[in-house]
Amino acid sequence: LRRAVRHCVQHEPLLLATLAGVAVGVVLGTGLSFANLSPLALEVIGLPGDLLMRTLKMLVLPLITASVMAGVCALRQSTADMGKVARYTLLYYFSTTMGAVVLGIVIVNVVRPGRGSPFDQLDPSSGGASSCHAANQQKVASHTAAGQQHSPAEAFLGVIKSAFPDNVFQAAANMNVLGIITVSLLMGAALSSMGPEAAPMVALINIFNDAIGKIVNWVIWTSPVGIASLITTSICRACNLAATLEALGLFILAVLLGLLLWGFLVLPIIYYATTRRNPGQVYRGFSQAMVTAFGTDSSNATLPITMRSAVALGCDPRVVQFFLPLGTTVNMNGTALYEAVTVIFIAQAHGVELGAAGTVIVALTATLAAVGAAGIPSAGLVTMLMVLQAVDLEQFAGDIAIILAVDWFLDRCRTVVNVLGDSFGTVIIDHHARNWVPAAPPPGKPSDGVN
Ligand code: DAS
Repeated sequence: LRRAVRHCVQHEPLLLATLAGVAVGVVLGTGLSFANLSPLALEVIGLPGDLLMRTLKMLVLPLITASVMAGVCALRQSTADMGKVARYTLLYYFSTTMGAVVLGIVIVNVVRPGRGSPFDQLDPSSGGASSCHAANQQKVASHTAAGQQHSPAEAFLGVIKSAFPDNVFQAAANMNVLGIITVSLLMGAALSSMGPEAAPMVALINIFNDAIGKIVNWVIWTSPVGIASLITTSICRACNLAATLEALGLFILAVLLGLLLWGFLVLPIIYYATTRRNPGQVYRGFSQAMVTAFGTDSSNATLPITMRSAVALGCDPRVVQFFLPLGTTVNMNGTALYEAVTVIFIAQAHGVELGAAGTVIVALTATLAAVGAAGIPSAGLVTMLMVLQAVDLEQFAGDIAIILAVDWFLDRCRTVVNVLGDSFGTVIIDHHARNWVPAAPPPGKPSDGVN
């Protein structure tokens, strides 16, 4: 441990500072949670964290737009086998997301956290919980109402349609990342097909991309303070933690077990099986991104750092620019596992046996819900409504309000696994793309994109 700390102090001061930020957030949050702070006091404490999230989110759209266009141009100009990169990319996304769902289903059926009807102890209508849960009930009720028309088929169609926005500016304003990626892919392909006349525009895009990278470098040095602030306010805002942890303890255990197995056993096995390389390099190379994912509980907000880590690890910037923005949006292993576990947990808690058919429907709709979830805090909890509807459990949507009380922690854990899934995927695709994509131009050329 002493050697690791010395290494961090010498080579990874930012990682050490960010980990310290997490620790300060947990201690401060736990201490202040007994102080019943006023909403204004919480706003003030949460301000550094709010500003960090806003700044990172502000960078996401320009970064995705410039990176995807630059990545497509660079790959196409190097006569890369784009089709092969795209096919392997989609195969990785779908197989790992489905794999995570299957692991989650196995674990929740082995652990059976739903026995003993845990929700009765905390149901606000039974008076067994603070007004905090009732406030969460309101939040879920609004999502439920909004989600009424979303059957799985409609949700799938919704994801497809969101990928083809009819108004680019509206897509940007609504943070429709999938739509922005589509527009950027098309623009990048068009520019790269125009040959030398488009060179000035491509050069401009690369310069813009580098400028975004510079801003990311500045912003991440503020992340330790921002992450401490985010974690402090999340703990302070959590509902009567003790009672909730007691009632949902087995559920939390099942989720954490699934995320740990997927993120730290299955993914490294997939990585070694496909590259014959030491997975430890990936954990070390993406450690800053993993801690930022835990601190911000947002894959989107972490994307600038995930991309920076991938290039620093030696991945071809052209593959990083193509793979990571898309992966962050559609490849969410942690979310998919979480949605499957939670829906089956809710069924167990109410004595509903889903059977084989119901379990298959959960597997398919949890995968779809994860693809449709945005890389923002608690997105996976919202899209879960669709999975509940798919297996006729929407009458228990109110249970999500109780789960919301611990979602500030579980969301951070699944976001780390989402980022890990994207990180391993980037290095795997990059490893194989070296056979399909001729060597990148020498360093210092404008196309090194994210620095
Ligand atoms: N917080 C989401 C993310 O950023 C994951 C989720 O809500 O499930 O990946």
